[in-house]
Formats: sequence, structure tokens, C-alpha cells
Amino acid sequence: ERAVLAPGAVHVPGWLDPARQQRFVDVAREWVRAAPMEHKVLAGGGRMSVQSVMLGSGRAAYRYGADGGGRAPELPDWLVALGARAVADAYLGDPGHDVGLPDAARVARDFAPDSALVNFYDDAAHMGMHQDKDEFSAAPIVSLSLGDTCVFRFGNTETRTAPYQDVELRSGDLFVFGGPSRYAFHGVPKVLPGTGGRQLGLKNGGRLNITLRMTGGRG
Ligand code: MD5
Ligand code: FE
Repeated sequence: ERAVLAPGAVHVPGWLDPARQQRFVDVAREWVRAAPMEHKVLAGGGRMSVQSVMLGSGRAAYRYGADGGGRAPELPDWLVALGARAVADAYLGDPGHDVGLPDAARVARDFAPDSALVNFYDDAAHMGMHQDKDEFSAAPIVSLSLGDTCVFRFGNTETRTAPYQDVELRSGDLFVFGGPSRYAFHGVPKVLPGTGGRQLGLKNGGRLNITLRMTGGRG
């Protein structure tokens, strides 16, 4: 049962079956071995509670993991293909379901991610309300959730405050943010411990989020 929260903002619960969720967690472990996750430091000096690592050729601003001269791991072809399928499924997968974008077919056809941002949330991690506007592209952002459930706060494009919609994102859920929803304020107020991370082999539980993005970066 997909849900359209706003034009271009489509939630597809359970998009990844349990076997694919497990394979994703296993491959994420390899990425993190190649390029360890770090707590990003924000422009204001604050240290994020979420840990992150970037794959692919995302624009330099994203490469906060690469201070030591490390290179971002390549974005695998299968992940590029998965991202394209995600947008097509969310926007075109149910022709009876209007996602509120007149050009959904073109947007889906043009989606070719160049980067993946992997975020890890432990029990205490959260992400404050923000907009994603570092990319040089207005293409949709694809979000895949693994492990523990979180409360995701989907806001509006004008303010970081209400009105917003709180939705639970569970392991295997897909969310695509495109069209006007691409620049909505959003955040993750909390993770719900013990709801799925351990089952996927995350030692102390937690939530992984993988976003596939067209950043327009040049590697
Ligand atoms: C997460 N990550 O669950 C989220 C998923 C981030 C971030 O927010 O910046 O790393 S991405 C959710 C998203 C992306 C782009 C637009 C919108 C939501 N939106 O307009 O709501 O770790
Ligand atoms: Fe974001």
C-alpha cells in the first residue's frame, strides 16, 4: 500500500524483501570497512549524532569522510539500477495511483544516481529538521530504510516547523522525494530501539538509511 504524502513524496512500505534487506546490510558492512563512517561536523561546529559514509562521485561538499585523503568507494552498478527501479516503482508502479507529478514518467526515466549516502542511527541518534540543497540537481532522492524503525518527520517547503506529517519508516521501506517535495524540510526525531536492527545482524541494533542521489558532482 503506497502512500502519497504530498506531490512527488511517495512511501512504499516493504519494498525490499527480507533477503534483500539482509544482503544490503551485509554489503554496507563492506563499504564501511573500505571507508569508515564518521560523525559529520556541521557548518556551525556541531557534531551530528548520525554517522555517515558516501559512495560514488558526489560533489566535494559531501565528502566529509575523505579528510585523510581517502577516496569514496565506487557506486556499484547494481545500486544505480536499483535506484532507477525505485523511482519507476514509486511513481509509475501503480498506474491507478496519482503521485501528483505531471512529468513523473520523464522524471523516472531521467533518474541516474551518482552517489549514495549511508547514514547509521544508533538508539540515541536523530536528525534535526533540514532541507537537502547541496546537490546541483533537482532530481528526486531515493531513501531506503533498514533495521530499526524510525519516526520520520516530513515537513513543508516553507518552514522547519508545523505543518508536518510523522510517519514510521520500517526495514525495507522505500521513500522517493521528488517534485516539490524534493526541498521539503524533514528530519528523524527518533529511532525505535529493538524493532529490527538486531534481526539483520547489527550488533547493537540501529537503523541504516541509504539515499541515492543525483548530485551533479564530478568525482
Ligand atoms: C534518513 N536522511 O532517514 C534521511 C533520509 C539526509 C537525510 O535526511 O539528509 O541524509 S532522506 C530524506 C529526504 C531527502 C530529501 C528530501 C526529503 C527527505 N524531503 O523533502 O522530505 O537518514
Ligand atoms: Fe535530508
